[in-house]
Amino acid sequence: MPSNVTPEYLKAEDAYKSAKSPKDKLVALELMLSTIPKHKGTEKMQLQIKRNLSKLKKEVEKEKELKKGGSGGTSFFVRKEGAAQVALAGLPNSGKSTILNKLTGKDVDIGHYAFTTVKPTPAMLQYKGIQIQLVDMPGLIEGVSLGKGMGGPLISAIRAVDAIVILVDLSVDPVKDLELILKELEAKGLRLNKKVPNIEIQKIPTGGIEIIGENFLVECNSQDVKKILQEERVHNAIVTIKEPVTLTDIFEVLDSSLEYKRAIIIGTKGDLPGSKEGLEKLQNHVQNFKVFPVSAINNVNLDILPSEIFSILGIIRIYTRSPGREIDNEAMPMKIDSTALDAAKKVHKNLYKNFKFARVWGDSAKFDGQRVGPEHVLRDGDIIEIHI
Ligand SMILES: Nc1nc2c(ncn2[C@@H]2O[C@H](COP(=O)(O)OP(=O)(O)OP(=O)(O)O)[C@@H](O)[C@H]2O)c(=O)[nH]1
Ligand SMILES: [Mg+2]
Repeated sequence: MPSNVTPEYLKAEDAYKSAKSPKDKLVALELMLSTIPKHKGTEKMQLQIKRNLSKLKKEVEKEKELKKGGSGGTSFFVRKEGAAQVALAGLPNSGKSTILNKLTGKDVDIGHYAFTTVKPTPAMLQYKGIQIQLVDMPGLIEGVSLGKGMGGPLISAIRAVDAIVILVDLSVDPVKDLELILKELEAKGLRLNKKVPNIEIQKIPTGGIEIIGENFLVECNSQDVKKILQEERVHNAIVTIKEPVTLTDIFEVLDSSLEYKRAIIIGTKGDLPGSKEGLEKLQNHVQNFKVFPVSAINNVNLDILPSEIFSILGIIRIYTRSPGREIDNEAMPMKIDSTALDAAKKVHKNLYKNFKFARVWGDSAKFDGQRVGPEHVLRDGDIIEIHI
């Protein structure tokens, strides 16, 4: 054990050792994680705490499910509609419902007090021929990942969406609020605007663990990696590492409960005193997020939000037309990098089975009506005519 841990840490560790219930253990471990000095010398200890935490959380959750008897309890499930489902998440009173109403024309309750919204409320945002389902979430509070406030159901609802819009009130302390939101979501396995570490773990029947690209390991060696894998009951595997990775990255790749999602931040109430300073502080603080300051009551900057929300969805809009007919008005949402054949498949299985070629107009075409094969990659806004 490194000698430079703090008395707070040691106290938390004692509490962990003497804790009886999983919940008390969880609280003590959280405290250990927050009080352990963050430097290279403690990286392995930090990792071990995180691993214990994640195991314990699963245990606690299972216990809760069992107590519920598999039924009853609150469910915040919202059926997906449209091209994608996007959560509006933030602290109580941050202006989520006001933004929902402004963007969709819906009329949900707005109040100057916390918890006006008590269950996820969906509404459709129309954007250039497609529909995006926005879900106004109840306010998120400190401790939600441990079951406080709307707890589990709220986090499950947020985990289920395709992308997240975080709202923070610029006039109070947006950096503090943002950090609280990220901490709570991270604790429940959400990773926002982070990419999955580029590590491939291919399980094999025998032969032990082979590591290709060992030179990419940062502050750890292949023995450490093998140990982690074995603890996770992976005894035979080929691990291919293609970029610099830490032990934490390996741990994340092994954790199948993690959800990686794209997100943007809306800074709300830009008309209130203190919001200018708040915005500056926020912009200096964030690295991986785009921040859009708005004032909903003065209708400032709201018009840019639909395209920015669209841009984090990883989808493109494709317009189809039957040969010799008009272009279909309604766009067909497709995953980014979809091909002409993918489009055919989505329209009708007959078009897919008998696909001969397609004609394409738009950004992916070298010229209007270019004749393309099945592998041709489409771009947002393309028009496609499929020939069989
Ligand atoms: N000055 C100002 N006030 C705003 C703005 N947007 C929202 N508000 C006010 O902030 C308060 C909270 O707004 P809501 O939209 O209900 O906030 P919420 O995040 O949905 O709140 P909960 O449902 O309780 O979590 C209300 O009094 C709104 O009128 C804004 O742009 N400027
Ligand atoms: Mg609300």
